[in-house]
Amino acid sequence: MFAPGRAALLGALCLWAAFDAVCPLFPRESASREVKELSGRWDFRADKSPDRKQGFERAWYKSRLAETGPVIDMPVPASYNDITQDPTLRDFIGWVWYEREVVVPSRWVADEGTRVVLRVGSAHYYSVVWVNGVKVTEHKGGHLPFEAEIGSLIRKDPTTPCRITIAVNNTLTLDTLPPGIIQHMDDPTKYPAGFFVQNIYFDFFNYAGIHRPVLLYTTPKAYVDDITVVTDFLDDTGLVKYVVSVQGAVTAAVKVTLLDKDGHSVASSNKASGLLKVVDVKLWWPYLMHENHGYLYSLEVRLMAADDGSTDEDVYTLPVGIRTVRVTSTQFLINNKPFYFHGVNKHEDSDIRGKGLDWPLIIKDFNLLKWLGANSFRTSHYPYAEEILQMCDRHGIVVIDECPGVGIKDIRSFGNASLAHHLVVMDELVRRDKNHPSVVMWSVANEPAAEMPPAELYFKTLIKHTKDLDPTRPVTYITDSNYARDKGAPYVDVICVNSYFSWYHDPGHMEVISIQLNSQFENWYGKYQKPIIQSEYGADAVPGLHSDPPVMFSEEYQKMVLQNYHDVFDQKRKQYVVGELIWNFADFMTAQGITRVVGNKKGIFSRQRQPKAAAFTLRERYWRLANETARLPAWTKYPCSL
Ligand code: GCB
Repeated sequence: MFAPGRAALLGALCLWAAFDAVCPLFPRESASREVKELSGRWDFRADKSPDRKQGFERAWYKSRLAETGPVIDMPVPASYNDITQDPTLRDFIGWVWYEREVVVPSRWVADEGTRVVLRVGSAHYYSVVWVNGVKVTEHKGGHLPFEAEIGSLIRKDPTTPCRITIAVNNTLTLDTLPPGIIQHMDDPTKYPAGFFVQNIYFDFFNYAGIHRPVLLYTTPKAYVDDITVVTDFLDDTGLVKYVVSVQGAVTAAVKVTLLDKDGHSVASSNKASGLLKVVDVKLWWPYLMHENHGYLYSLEVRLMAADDGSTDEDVYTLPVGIRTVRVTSTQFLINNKPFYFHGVNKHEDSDIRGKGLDWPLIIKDFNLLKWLGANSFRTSHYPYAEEILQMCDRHGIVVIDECPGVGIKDIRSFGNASLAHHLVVMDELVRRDKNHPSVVMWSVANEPAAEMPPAELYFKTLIKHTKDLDPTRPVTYITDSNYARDKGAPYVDVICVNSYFSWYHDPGHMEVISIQLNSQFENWYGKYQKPIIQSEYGADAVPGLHSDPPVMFSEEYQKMVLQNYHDVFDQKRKQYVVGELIWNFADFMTAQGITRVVGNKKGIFSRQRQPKAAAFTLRERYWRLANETARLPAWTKYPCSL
């Protein structure tokens, strides 16, 4: 699977031992932990040999990458595709190699009691990692972190620098998530020798590389490995149920303290698991639902472990928002109050860096979300960076957290290997994101071929597994299929429907929207009696293209499509429609094709984050909805200068 050269490398990879590469806690500095970011310039080499196997055959990880052949500069984090002028790198499929030498603080090396962990925030899609030529981990899947303890390796020879080599392969196959197929074209009258393409079934550019920060962090030998919190409240008392998991010590004393925003202790315990009670609780509320939105407490976990005469102390502080989520047959409730999603779908996507994490972009996007009056987004179509979810927690932006199950269209992608991988991805996702108050629902897939016969068992298993992992949040998948043929809907808690009336269906005819959207809602609700979110709707608009009367691709057409949808939402939200998420927040890059003019243009902002006419329409609407449904102080009422 991993090399386009007919799966030659797969056998080799499967023989390698499985590593425990899951890392639940986001690395944070504390009195006992240090973090060293490795963002910046790395050496880079794409393996352009015909079957992409040269790097493994010649063991590029054994020496400095520059000694194996020509290397170029590559930023981390970033997709590599748009960084150079080389067209073959933009569309490259196969293994690329990254390398960086790091000077490790000598006290980390000297102190045998310090765990040194190498962590990759995400790399697309399959990664193998070596330190000083020794393999330390491998990971299947983009969008999620993985890590390895490397202390013993760097202690082997403290005089050599720590050389980190990461090989990343973006090849997608029938059992990756998202799935894809490599197609070889062997007709010499039509294609050059060795020609192949990566077929994909999703509508965004298959950006690749190391997308999120790589870092080293330390913990003591005995350390806090994981924390799980589940919150509730009774009248004015907040309830924080917690479990701390410890590694590296047979016996350890744990002290947990919950601190408010001012650093005052509001509850504490000396047990590794238990229930904290918070008097006069300040609940975590979504943005625009309450004047004090996004309130976070801090759960400080202190671990003391005595072993062989030495004492380890580890400290980890987790932000905690106290809130509840519940679904009835007609409502989505946060803190027992009806919540209406007025938000967006996003992508991790921007000029030059592709899907690479970029703080200026993240903060710009949050400013735009707040300007727009959006209270929520869906992480279409894969898990976003933890840094983004932390911003959601802080700002009260509610999240539907989606796994990379996008484009499951081929019946072979419903097989056992695919399901097994999908279950592992859900394990990793839930373990990573379970403590974010902003995350209120899991989405296990986007627009799978849910009418196919194997879909029922597949989704029944997947959704049950997800609920077993996290019984506190509803689970959904996003559908575009016909309500009568959909096989997974009986198992979801909320129906999420994508539709593009007057665009993909009856293009140019906005007069169909109200009838067809009404039927859509009535049919789904009539069959399942579950709350419904319009999880996508929209129209492409080329920024600056105007037409009156409106025609497709003009800003006016986009705006009017939205208005037609809104009329129906306004009737149905009084009944069982609990949300509307525009497709899309911003224009984004896609594969080249005859239906996309340099990307998908359904953004209400351009890719450079400038508003189209529809952004102002949506802004008026979202602020109106917020003012209708929430108890806002005067200064937050629209129009305002947030
Ligand atoms: C959809 C997909 C999304 C596409 C969008 C479109 O239904 O979920 O990934 O980008 O339609 O614009 O076609």
